Amino acid sequence: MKVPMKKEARVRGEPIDISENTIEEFENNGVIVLRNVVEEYWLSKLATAIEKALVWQGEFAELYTTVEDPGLFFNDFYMWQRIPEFREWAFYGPGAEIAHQIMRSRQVNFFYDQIFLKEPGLEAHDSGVTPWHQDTSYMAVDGWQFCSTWVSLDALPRESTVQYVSGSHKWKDNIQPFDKFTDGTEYQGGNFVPVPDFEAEPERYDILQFDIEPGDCLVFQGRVVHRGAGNTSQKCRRRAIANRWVGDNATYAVRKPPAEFPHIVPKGVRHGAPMREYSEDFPKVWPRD
Ligand SMILES: O=C(O)CCC(=O)C(=O)O
Repeated sequence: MKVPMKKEARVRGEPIDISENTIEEFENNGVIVLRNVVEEYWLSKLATAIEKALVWQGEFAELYTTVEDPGLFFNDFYMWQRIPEFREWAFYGPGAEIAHQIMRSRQVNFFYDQIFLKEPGLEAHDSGVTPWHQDTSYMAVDGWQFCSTWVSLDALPRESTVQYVSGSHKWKDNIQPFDKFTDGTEYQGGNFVPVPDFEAEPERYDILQFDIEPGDCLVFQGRVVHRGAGNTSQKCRRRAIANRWVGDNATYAVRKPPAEFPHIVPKGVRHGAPMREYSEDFPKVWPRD
């Protein structure tokens, strides 16, 4: 897909320059935090975009809380396809350049975007937590060059952000996916192992988590095991947006049982085909020519 250039849309901010040490840290741990790489222009665009997403929800949007629960946990996907601010963020924000450098990938294609909105009050409620998982168990992507960027519009203490099992992106096993809305039978027959009990053996695992300020960006590899904390605040929102990026060696994985993402499978997909072959569905965003 050729990215349509709107007149007002342009690349914002300084060029990104990620150091070799930071790239190596990402390669070793499966996650890094980049400080102050998202400028105010984008934060205010995304604040509007989140409000629009709540009104114009997508066909796959999910509410993890009921009307009786405290707080609210809302997830939505593919917002770039219907909300201009998300499209502009995906195509012209810093994410593509970050993904290009951190994955050491010549080209970057945009896979999809996702909202994790956790309103205050969820703290004492399990429904505010995104359980331990590995993105690749849900996603039709194989290959090392697959990562996500995750930004929050709100300042968050580490207890409210994402926790990562350092180095788990190098594990050979595929972690059993979880779906709150089903009994899990749709994943039967998949080549999965149960989620380890990280809390039971804390000395075995190095769990990384970071305080986050608006402007910071988490970047994590598609196989790293992670979970999203609930919102520990009774007052502040937790408005987070994740974008998924694929690079040169990422290939389309036709999984059995089928992967959840993408919900709409590109026409004529072949297992093992480079993701960049499907740029109608997963637009090329880097280089920006
Ligand atoms: O923010 C969260 O709760 C979880 C984020 C996450 O799991 C992801 O972006 O893959």
